[in-house]
Formats: sequence, structure tokens, C-alpha cells
Amino acid sequence: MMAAAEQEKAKAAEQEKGETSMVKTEAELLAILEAEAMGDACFDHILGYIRPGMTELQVADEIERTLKALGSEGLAFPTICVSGENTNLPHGEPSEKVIEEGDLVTMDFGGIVRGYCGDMTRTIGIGHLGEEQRKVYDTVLRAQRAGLAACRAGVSCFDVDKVCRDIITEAGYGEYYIHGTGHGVGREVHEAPTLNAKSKEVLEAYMPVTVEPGIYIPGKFGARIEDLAIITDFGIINGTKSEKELIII
Ligand SMILES: [Mn+2]
Repeated sequence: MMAAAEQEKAKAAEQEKGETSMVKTEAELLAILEAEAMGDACFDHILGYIRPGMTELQVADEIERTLKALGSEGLAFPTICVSGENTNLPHGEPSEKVIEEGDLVTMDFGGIVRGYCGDMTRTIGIGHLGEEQRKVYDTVLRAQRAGLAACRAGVSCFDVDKVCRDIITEAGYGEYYIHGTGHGVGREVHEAPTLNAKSKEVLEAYMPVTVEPGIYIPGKFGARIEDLAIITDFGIINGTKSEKELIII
């Protein structure tokens, strides 16, 4: 790596030209990790806040209020909080739907620290879940853990996507994995590289990337789990510390 001062100079020149590098400087990575830590703190608060009977919008508003209270400079993207059947849309918008017993609830959100974005997703259960909901959650979790374990410098983004996709396909849900596995993060919440079935990029040390497989069954429900990890030569530094074992409220 270049010395920190040189890095910052090169970065400033890039930004002046409107370019953005997939490999981030130490200062950028620290800002991203802080933004993600803010997301963890926010999720922890939401676990104590969310109750059946609240609307998706109410919870989404509380997520955004909490991020701002923690010092976020803004929102990395409009907060997603979807429940029940609405979880079958990967990018559903929070609505007046009431969160009910037996629902899965997917929350996807990110704060901003010194201009850099966080991005995390957790899916939780309300009250009680059925066997299929549990199987889908377990499959997504296994895929997500395997995807993270596959990440390190020199591995192709295509291969990380394939690791996740193969697990979901083997469980019988391949047709319901309808988006890519992840993306780079920086000043924009979606930056290169992309981790999907068409990716050409290869992971390099100090790229921050998300790993966020999901399953979305039309007319039923869906689940997604997303962490933001920094690539190193030997694996990852996972910036997202929130629990991933199924949480039932
Ligand atoms: Mn994401």
C-alpha cells in the first residue's frame, strides 16, 4: 500500500476528476466501518423497539431517526422495512402494512459517516414462524456465510456469487434468487465491483463489498441477509457485527 498521505493525495485527485476507485484508502475504510457500526447500533435499538401492530413505515422512520441521532450525515439510501408478503420484493418500499405475528420482516438501511455509506440487511421473525420460512432463512444464512468465507483478494466476483447461488439452488430456491450477491460501497452505496453472474472483476485487498443473498417467493415471503466486508489478502474484515442467527421478536 502507498503511504497514507500519498493515498489521500491520490484520492483527492481522483475525486476532483469525478473518478472513484474500487480499492479504498485507510481513511475511507475507517469511515465505512464507522457507518456500518452505526448501522449495528441502530439495529440493536430496533430489536428493542419493533412490535407486532406497528406499521412498516413506523419502523422505517425509527431506523432513520436512530441513524440521525447516532450522528449519521444522512441516509445512504431510502430505508427498506417490509413485512409478511411484502418481503418477496427485494427493494420493496415501507408501507402502512401492519407488522403481524408470523411475519418475516426485512430491514435494509445505511448511515453516512464523513461522506461514506454503510449498508446492512437483517431479516427477523415476529412471534412464530412456519417451517418453510425457517428453511428459507436458514438457506439464505448458509449462502451468506459461504459467500463471505469465499471472499479474499484474488477471488473473482463471479465465483463469490456462484458460491451463494449454488447453495440456494441446491436447496431448491434457485429461481427465487433474483438479484446479484453484492456490490462495492463508498461515497455511493452502489459502486463497482458488482458480485453477480456476469461479473468480470476480481476482488483486491481493501475493496469494501456487500454479500447479500436473498430468496423471494412470489405470493409468499422472502428473506435477505447483508453484511459489508473489507477484502484482505487472506479473507475479510466483516464490518457488520449484528446477529445473523434467526431472531424472533
Ligand atoms: Mn446492499
